[in-house]
Amino acid sequence: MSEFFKGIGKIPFEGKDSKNPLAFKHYNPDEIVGGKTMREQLKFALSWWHTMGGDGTDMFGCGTTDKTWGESDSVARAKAKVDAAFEIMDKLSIDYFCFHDRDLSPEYGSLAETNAKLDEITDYIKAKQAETGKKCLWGTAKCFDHPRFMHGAGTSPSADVFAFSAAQIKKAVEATVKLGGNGYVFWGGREGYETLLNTNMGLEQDNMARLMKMTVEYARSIGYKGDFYIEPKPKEPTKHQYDFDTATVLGFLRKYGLDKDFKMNIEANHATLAQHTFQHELRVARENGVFGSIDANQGDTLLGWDTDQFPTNVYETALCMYEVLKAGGFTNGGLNFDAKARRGSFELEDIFHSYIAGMDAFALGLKIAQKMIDDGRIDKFVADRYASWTTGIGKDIIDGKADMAALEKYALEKGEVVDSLGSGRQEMLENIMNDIMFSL
Ligand code: XLS
Ligand code: CA
Ligand code: CA
Repeated sequence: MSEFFKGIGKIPFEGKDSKNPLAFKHYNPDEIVGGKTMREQLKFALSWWHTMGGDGTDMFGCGTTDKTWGESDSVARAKAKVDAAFEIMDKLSIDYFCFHDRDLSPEYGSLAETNAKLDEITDYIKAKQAETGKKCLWGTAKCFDHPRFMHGAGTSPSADVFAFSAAQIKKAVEATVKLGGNGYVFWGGREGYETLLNTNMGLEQDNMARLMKMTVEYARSIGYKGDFYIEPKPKEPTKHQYDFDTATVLGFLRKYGLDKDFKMNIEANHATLAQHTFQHELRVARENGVFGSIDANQGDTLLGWDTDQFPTNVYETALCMYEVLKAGGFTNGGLNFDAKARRGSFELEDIFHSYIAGMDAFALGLKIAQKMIDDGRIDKFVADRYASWTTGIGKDIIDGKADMAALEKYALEKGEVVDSLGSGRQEMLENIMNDIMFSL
């Protein structure tokens, strides 16, 4: 088997004083942070679609990077992709990968042939996993690419398309189970609408829930023990995606009784498209017990679309890892780099620079998040701010001992309460955050 990235060896950890661009400055897989190794805390994953398939094509032009992996035949190319992916994971010390069914193996003439060819590739991957110990973080079905999905998959007005989608998802679940994945993602590619003038929203959402329920039942019946995730995104490709944000998805899951099986796969760029911070989406998931996994990337604040850039903003990675640590760390989830090098970063070496940048940014984020917790000033400020709920009338309210009449009596006796309010001290806290970040 040939080496695809000649001249690039295993990326070493060289520490913060290193100037070697092909070395980690902060990601030291075996270093303990917060009681676990960085490798365990961060659980990095390679995204098969961007890294192995994305060639830089955009609306204005063709690809700039050759991602054919030296093969023109489809099956040979799919296998070469596997070899190249395992070489990347090995050289970057990445333990996991994530995939869409069609990233592994494309569509052929019929669903039967497509499935048979997918089996051949998953056999090939399984053998490589046995040799290397690399793991599948999650799988998903690409039910948004082919023209048959132009009006949606689970939310298509066509029952035939719904049936086709179910068949495709069944196979993608089987592939995920076969590769040992503990996550299965629903990202609603075209599950939304362009105009309500042609849309039966109620039926579409009921049908999506039907498809998800069937998937859970089937997956459990073949022994799948992992989590199901929904990945919220507010828009793109459709004008309105049903899985707008975490709060919207929570309402959907609870309405249809799916909240026991589904958690969130939160993507940074999708959070900002929904006009939320990344931390907000993570906090909503954590507070509601549905934090699952993360698609690690970042958007561009000046652009209104899903740029899927590699994450380098350490302020954001720190606040992200703070939420992850507060959630007790990852269980089945991890940090999947759903990110691509810019179109102009077209050399294969840029794959390595991109991942090193993202992994170092998250390693720094993890260290800072642990420092925020150890430092304790921010957590203490928040605890003190809510201290009135731990005694007196606050405790009575929480204990269910105060009714409206009792609160009225209390307020009448107390009089004006504005004097009891403390400052929110936002600027002081932001400065504490900077102090923690830059006194590392
Ligand atoms: C697209 C999504 C997609 C999902 C998997 O914006 O991020 O890549 O993560 O289908
Ligand atoms: Ca994603
Ligand atoms: Ca995205």
